[in-house]
Amino acid sequence: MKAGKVFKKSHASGLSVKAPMEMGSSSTEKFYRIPEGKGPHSVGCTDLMTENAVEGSFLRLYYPSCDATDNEEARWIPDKEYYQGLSDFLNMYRVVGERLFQYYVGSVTCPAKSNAAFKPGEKYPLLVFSHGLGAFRTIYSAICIEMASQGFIVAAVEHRDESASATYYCKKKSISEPQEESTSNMEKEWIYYRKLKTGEEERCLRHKQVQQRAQECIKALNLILKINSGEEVMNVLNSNFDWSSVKDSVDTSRIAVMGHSFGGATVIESLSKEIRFRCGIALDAWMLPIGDDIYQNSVQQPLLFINSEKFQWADNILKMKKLGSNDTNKKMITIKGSVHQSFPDFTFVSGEIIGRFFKLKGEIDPNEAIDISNHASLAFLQKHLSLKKDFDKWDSLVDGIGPNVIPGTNIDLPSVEPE
Ligand code: VQ7
Repeated sequence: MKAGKVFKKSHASGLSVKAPMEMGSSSTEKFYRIPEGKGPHSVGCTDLMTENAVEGSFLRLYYPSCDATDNEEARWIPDKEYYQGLSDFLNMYRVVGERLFQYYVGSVTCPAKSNAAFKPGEKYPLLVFSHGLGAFRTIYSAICIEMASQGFIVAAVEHRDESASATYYCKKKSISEPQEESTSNMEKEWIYYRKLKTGEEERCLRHKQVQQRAQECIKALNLILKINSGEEVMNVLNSNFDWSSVKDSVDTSRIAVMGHSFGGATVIESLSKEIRFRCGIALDAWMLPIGDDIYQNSVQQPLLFINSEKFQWADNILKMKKLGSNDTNKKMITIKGSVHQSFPDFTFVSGEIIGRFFKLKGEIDPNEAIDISNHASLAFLQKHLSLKKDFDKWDSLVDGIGPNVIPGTNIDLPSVEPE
């Protein structure tokens, strides 16, 4: 935010447009903001990319940070290429989409201080987060920031399986390209969302992608553990974050995985491949990418499904149940009045009209929906990671008890005929 000014958000258009106005007269200032973490810790965030190749890792780390800091809030969508990718994904012309996104959300920040000092002195549990189809690492910040404010280190992975709207890796410029001495010898190689080819079977593509996604989650886990053990990692992105301050701060026996939609499928695939993930949380999981092998008892860890009211259908729910309906560690709840997009941040930065029209908001207040999801998640994590916190005050939500939540699903399921 520019010095001496605050930005007022206009309600007229729906998305959160920020018009410059004088300091102190903004009555709507907080209205269209991504909510701040409500836990006891301040939150910082930083980006980490390893290797100059697609095989490396790319993630945004959210973490408990030292309180007093001059650091600015992090940019929510940090490059214009993400607007182009979102435009492709949403079937908009790039020139139009880029301008609209730039105008409406170009100056949005998320309530985490960019590169703020890491708060030492505790061992924090680790949560790896996987985004949905057409999304990317920065747009689930309301969830990731809440978890970090409650004492988690959160590694939000950006997937390079061509399911993100856009992502990139940094590659060395070829020698043939003319270079000024002062400029970097690196360039961003952008990877955009790949649409299905005509005649291509979706299940086949998504199954291949979910396997890559799980490997990327495991790679991110290994990377954070490497940093925790004091090994130096080479961040190809420029930042002044002191990675050595994270040494010995990860509680290596308390690791979980969480994700939305395609990210929910990634949670299931990751649990089946990596036992160090002690439990998982799948937000409105999309089960199409999951292969048949997974249903043969390959997910042993506790798993919480948090569903929206409006997205699910019988076949998808039956697949979730097939993972262990007799297993008391597999839980399912549904948030009343919520929609598929109640989990990513766009639900907070859009106004009523656009939000409802594009199904970014349901009938429930977005803050209430995300609170239910976060509180149920925290209670579940406390139970299955054996945390010594007070998140058990939200235990009833995990059983689907409370305002705006129901146990199981709102979807009518076909009754199974007894044999
Ligand atoms: O993993 C998924 N899946 C599989 N993630 C999704 C949606 C999704 N689908 C489920 C199967 S389906 O019904 O066949 C197709 C949809 O959403 C993640 C996601 C994508 C975005 F493009 C997002 C986002 F926040 C999350 O950004 C959006 C931005 C806008 C905006 F124009 F307002 F800015 C809108 Cl209208 C929608 C999404």
